[in-house]
Amino acid sequence: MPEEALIVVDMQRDFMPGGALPVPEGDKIIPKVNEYIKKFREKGALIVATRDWHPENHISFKERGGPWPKHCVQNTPGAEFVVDLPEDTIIISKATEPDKEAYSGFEGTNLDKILKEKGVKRVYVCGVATEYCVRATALDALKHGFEVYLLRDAVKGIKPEDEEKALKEMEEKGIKIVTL
Ligand code: VGL
Ligand code: ZN
Repeated sequence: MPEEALIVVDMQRDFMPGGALPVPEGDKIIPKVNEYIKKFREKGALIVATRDWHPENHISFKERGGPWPKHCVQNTPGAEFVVDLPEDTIIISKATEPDKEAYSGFEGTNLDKILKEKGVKRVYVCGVATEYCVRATALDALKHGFEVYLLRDAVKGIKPEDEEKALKEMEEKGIKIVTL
């Protein structure tokens, strides 16, 4: 049973430069994330990839009064992954219902159950955006009783000052900020 899981958060086209909701320099972490995927795969860890997977009329979109431009609509090119995922990657789709927002990969999904069934104790988190979905996913992992590591060189935030704040908060709450 794998004791460890790598959780790759929302590495999707719309969050990259040129996409609908770009994380500045989000593409710069792609090689690092791919490296971590390979490394964790080689040591037998479970690979999980979360994806923002919104319906056309999602509540978080500006046309519905939400904060974000339309992004990561289900089955569109903008929702596609931009990293190399092994075939047996566990894909977790979130915020899939029109009226519910979810930043965390644990919210409204069976991620906790899957990890526990597989015997996972420690999770390593990378991806985008640090202060939104990465933060929410890492903090939820902690709440669900996992030991949580954040891969500092494989995350990217939307705003540097918000990213810093989120990193500090995560550290204070017991998440270990590391580079491997
Ligand atoms: C995200 C804003 C809206 C994220 C998702 O993946 O961090 N941010 N939807
Ligand atoms: Zn979203």
